[in-house]
Amino acid sequence: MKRSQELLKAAERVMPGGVNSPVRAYRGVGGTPPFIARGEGSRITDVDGKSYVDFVGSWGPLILGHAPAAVVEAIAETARRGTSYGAPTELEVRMAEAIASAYPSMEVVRLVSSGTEAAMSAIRLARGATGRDLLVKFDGGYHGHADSLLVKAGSGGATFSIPDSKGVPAALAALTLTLEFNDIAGVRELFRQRGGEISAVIVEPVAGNMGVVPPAPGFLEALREVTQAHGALLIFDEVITGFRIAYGGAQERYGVRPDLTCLGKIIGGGLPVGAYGGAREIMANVAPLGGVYQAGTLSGNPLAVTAGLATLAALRTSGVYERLERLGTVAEAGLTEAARKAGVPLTVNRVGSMMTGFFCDGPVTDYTSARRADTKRYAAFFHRMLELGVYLAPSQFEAAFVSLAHSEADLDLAARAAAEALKTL
Ligand code: KE4
Repeated sequence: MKRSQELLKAAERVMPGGVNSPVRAYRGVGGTPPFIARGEGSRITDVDGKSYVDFVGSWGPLILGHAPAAVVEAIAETARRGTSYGAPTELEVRMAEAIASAYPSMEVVRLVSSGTEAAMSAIRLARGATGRDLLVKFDGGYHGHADSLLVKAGSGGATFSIPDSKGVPAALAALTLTLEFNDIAGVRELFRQRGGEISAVIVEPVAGNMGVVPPAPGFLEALREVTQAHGALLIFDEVITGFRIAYGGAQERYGVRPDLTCLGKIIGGGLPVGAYGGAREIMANVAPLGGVYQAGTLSGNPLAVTAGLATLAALRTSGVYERLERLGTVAEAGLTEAARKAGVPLTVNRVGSMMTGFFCDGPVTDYTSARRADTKRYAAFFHRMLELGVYLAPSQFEAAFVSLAHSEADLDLAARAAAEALKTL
C-alpha cells in the first residue's frame, strides 16, 4: 500500500480528496484507495503490485473485462487516423444505428460524453417537448450530477447522506419531486394531484445506485400507464442496465417501452460516451432541428465510439447473456451461502450480472429499506475482501458487476474470500 499512500498524498495536494469522482476516495468505507496500475481481463493490479479480482469494472462499462484485445486494437487503429474532428464521421452513424436497432424506442439518438450529459439533456428535452417544468425521480435514484437530478440522489449521495447537493438553487430543486422507488400508489396519487404539470418521470428501471433493487412486479408498467395518461414522458435511465441486463436493456427484459432512454458506460467500452434518444417526433425538438439546445465538443468522439462499437459487437455473440446470467447466479449463490454459514444477515439482490449484498435481513425493495443496511459491517467486509484480493465497490449503495472475463475460478476465489471475511464479522 506504500506507493498508493504516497500517490494519495500527492493527489490530495492537487485534486479535491485526491480523486476525480468522490466515491473513489473511500470515504464510505475508510482507508486508502489503491491506485491502479493496470487491468487485464477480470483482474486489476495496483501500484504496489497487488492484484485483485475486480467486481467494480469501472462502475459498469467493462462488461468484457479489462483491455479486451478487440477493443484495444480498435482504439489503436482508429487513433492512428486521428482522435477527434468536431465534424460528422461514419463511426457515429454506425453507433446510432446499432443503438436504434437494439432499442426500438430510440428511433433517433444523440451521442454525448457521459451519463450525466445524457440524463441532463433528456430532462431538458422532456421539459422543452411538453412545456412543463416539474420532474419526478425516485429517492436513491442517481442520474448523474446535473442540478435538477441531485435531489435525494443515490450513489455518492447515498454514500455520504448528502441527498441534496450544496449549490443547487432551492427554486430549481423545488421543481424535482421525489417518490419511493416501487411505490405505485405514490406515483398514482402524485399524478392525480399534479399530473398536468409534470414533464417527465426519470427512473433507473433496475435501481443500481441505492445498491441493486429490481422493479416490483407491475411497477414499470404502472409508470408507463400513468405517464401516458397525463401526457408526461417516461425516461428510462439505462446508463447501467443498457446492454447489461439484456442486449436491449431493461426495456427488453421487462417489455416496457419508455419515451426517452439514457445510455452510457457499456456503449463507451471504457471511454467517455453517453447517449439519449427516443421517438422521432420527440427528438425533432433537439437542436439543430428544434429549440432544445444541447451540444458537445467531443460528442461522438471517434475513439470512444470505436471502443463502444467493438464492445457491442462482442455482446452480439450468441450465448453472451446466458453466460452472464450463469456467472451472476454462481456469484450470488457463493455470497448467500457464505453469509448463511457465518450466520450474518445478508440480503442479496441481483438482476443478471449486477448485484448487491445488503448487510441487513429482510427484503430491500426501495431506498428506505436499503438504508437499513449496516454500512459499518459493509466497510469491515469490504476491507477484508480487499486484503484477500477481491475488489468491491467502496460503498454499500452500489452494484457489483460480473463480466464475461470472470472465470468460475474467479468466482470461487471470491466465494471463499467472502466465507473468510464474513466469519471475521
Ligand atoms: P456518468 O456521468 O458518471 O457517466 O453517469 C452518471 C450516471 C447516470 N445514470 C446512472 C444510472 C448511473 O449509475 C450513473 C453513474 N454511476 C456512478 C456510480 N454508480 C458512476 C461512478 C461515479 O460516480 O464515480
